[in-house]
Amino acid sequence: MEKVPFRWNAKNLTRRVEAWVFDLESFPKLMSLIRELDQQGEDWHQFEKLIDPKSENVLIAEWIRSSRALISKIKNLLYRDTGVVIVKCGPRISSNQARWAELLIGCGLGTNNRNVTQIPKAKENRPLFQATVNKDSTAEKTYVGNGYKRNAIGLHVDGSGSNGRLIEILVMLFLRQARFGGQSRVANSQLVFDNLSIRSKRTLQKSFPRESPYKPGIGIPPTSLACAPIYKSISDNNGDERILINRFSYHPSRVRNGWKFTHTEKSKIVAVEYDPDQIDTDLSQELNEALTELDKRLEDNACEITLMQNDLLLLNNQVIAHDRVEFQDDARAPRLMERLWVGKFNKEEAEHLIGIEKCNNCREENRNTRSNTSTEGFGEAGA
Ligand SMILES: O=C(O)CCC(=O)C(=O)O
Ligand SMILES: [Fe+2]
Repeated sequence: MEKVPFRWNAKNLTRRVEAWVFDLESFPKLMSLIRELDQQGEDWHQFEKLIDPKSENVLIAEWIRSSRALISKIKNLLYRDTGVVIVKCGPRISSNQARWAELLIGCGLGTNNRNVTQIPKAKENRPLFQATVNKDSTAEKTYVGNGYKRNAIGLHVDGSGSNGRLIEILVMLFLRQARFGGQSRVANSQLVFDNLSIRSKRTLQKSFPRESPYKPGIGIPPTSLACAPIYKSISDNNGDERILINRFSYHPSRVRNGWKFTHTEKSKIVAVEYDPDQIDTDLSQELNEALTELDKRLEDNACEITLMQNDLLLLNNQVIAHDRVEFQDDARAPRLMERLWVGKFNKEEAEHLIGIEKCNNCREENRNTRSNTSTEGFGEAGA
């Protein structure tokens, strides 16, 4: 039997909130464990050590045994149904207790695949990382993210510009909301795909170079950019059931910048910051039309979600795009979100599944279609 999940639109997702929005109180075991860990003075920064089977922590071992039903309910929603789950931890628990909830649910879902060594300034091995507009609130500036660099992002999935990392599930914990704005948005990339023109479908299934999230801007050889399709159809076996999805890997400015860094004369490169009203269109016509249609359909499909303090938003990062609206902060208490990336694949598996290719293909294509554009000055041109 073949099943095609994730067919919601914003309206019917909202009508079914009772199926995918939970209160922490409905998970009493998790609640009491969080309290106990906190009372015992355990440090959530040490989480990776605590979940190691060699760790003596009986509470965590017991959690891993007893959380199966809860975790399989969440997994079922994320992989087979909505792709979106909210767990509301409520304002009565502390930030650290909410972090425990995020980490405990996260470890049931898979492995924390944040490789801190890829962030040049990361010094400590911290299991959660922050994204905030305040430069100094990120653990002495060691943890950075899009959310801190840009006010407008655009509907995207995380990790789309990384080579060799597949983020299956994204968990975001909202510890402090902005003074104004900052609501989250989610959009179902599968429904969007179904409604795209045949031309755009074809274009978006080709390979695209992406700006590196770790070395944004010019200065890295285009051949080392991650290069992968925006939509890649896959079928996932689950017992008798086959799940068909078009795996989605997209970030509006990373894809546009990747294309520019690979295809434009070096002297003309200006990185694209996402601005929904003024997005740069200096791309090939085919690509420009497909990306414009994609952005528009994602926007039309977006569902805005108002999250409260200590809410956890869990997303299937392979199919559900997310974004947040612009916000204004209170400088004394800036917006604070801490996120967790979950995925079980190693580098080689991830590259295969995402469809990472050598960027030379894009360069060849460019040479054939835009022969008047010089590609000299990229170091590895033609390699
Ligand atoms: O700030 C947020 O709520 C989301 C930020 C985000 O999606 C990102 O930085 O990738
Ligand atoms: Fe994101």
